[in-house]
Amino acid sequence: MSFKSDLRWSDVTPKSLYLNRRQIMTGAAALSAASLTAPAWAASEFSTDEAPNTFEEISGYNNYYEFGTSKEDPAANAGSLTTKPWSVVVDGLVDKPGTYDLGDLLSGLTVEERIYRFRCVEAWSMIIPWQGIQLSNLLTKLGPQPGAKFVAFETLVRPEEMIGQQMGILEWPYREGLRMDEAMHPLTLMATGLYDRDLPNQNGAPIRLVTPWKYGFKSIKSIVRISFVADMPPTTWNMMAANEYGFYANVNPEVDHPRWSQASERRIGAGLLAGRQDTLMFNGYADQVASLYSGMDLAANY
Ligand SMILES: Nc1nc2c(c(=O)[nH]1)N[C@H]1C(S)=C(S)[C@@H](COP(=O)(O)O)O[C@H]1N2
Ligand SMILES: [Mo]
Repeated sequence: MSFKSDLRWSDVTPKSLYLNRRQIMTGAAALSAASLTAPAWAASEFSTDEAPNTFEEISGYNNYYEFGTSKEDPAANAGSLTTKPWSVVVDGLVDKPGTYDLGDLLSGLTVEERIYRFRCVEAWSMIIPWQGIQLSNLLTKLGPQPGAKFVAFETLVRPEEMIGQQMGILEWPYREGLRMDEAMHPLTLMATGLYDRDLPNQNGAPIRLVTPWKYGFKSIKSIVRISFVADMPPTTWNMMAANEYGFYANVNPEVDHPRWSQASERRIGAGLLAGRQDTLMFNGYADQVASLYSGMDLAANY
């Protein structure tokens, strides 16, 4: 796994956007480096230096069952989703509960740019340049109470705009959750954009979770509720098939899915000649996250 501190967003940003950003940055930098509210210019130590997938790949090959079950369905069907206005309910064991307009929820928080590896439980992977808010900053702003041991998330339920919800594919709303230390880990992102654009609807606009060391199904899309809870919350794929999808869902090449191996993966866009590549422990983020699970049996807590 290689992280690079000198990788610049310009390396992955389409040139027109890059030039535009650079003009903005020149102006802002002239004022004061400390006054920047725009996304951090250089990607941080959190970013991988692997070549990102194209915008077309990232927004054209999706899992978002609210819009259908095939990989092409979300791109074809998610255009119908209204993402403005957008409100998020914050409830449970938290100091500042309420129903927040998305802009108010995120106001004052820094937007970061991070290039993350993304590994689906179906054994395909991508490299995605996200923009987003570090979840820890949002949770801290909301004020978790000591009894809050987990954070639970829910996706929008709006069958008139989400054609997959007119069918009983899953039990809606889609639900996910993290243990508090996972939620507070600096790698955990609430993504609001990719490639310097707003998130495409099919990728979970206007706000979705990204936990790069976990299988993709943890990265819940189009979030409308954040609950601070004492107990491990129910999660969609675990409710569906508990023996196949655990709560933790940490990428682990040594623990196979009951129906297929997790030892290798197919990089979307790599072409047939490239072949499969080895899957890395914690998806390559072991140095950062392995300590969260010390003493835990990762075969039992899959
Ligand atoms: N609400 C919701 N979130 C979801 C899903 C879904 O079906 N509904 N699919 C998950 C799965 S299985 C994956 S692999 C990722 C895919 O994210 P992407 O389409 O942005 O690559 O979204 C996750 N988040
Ligand atoms: Mo997935």
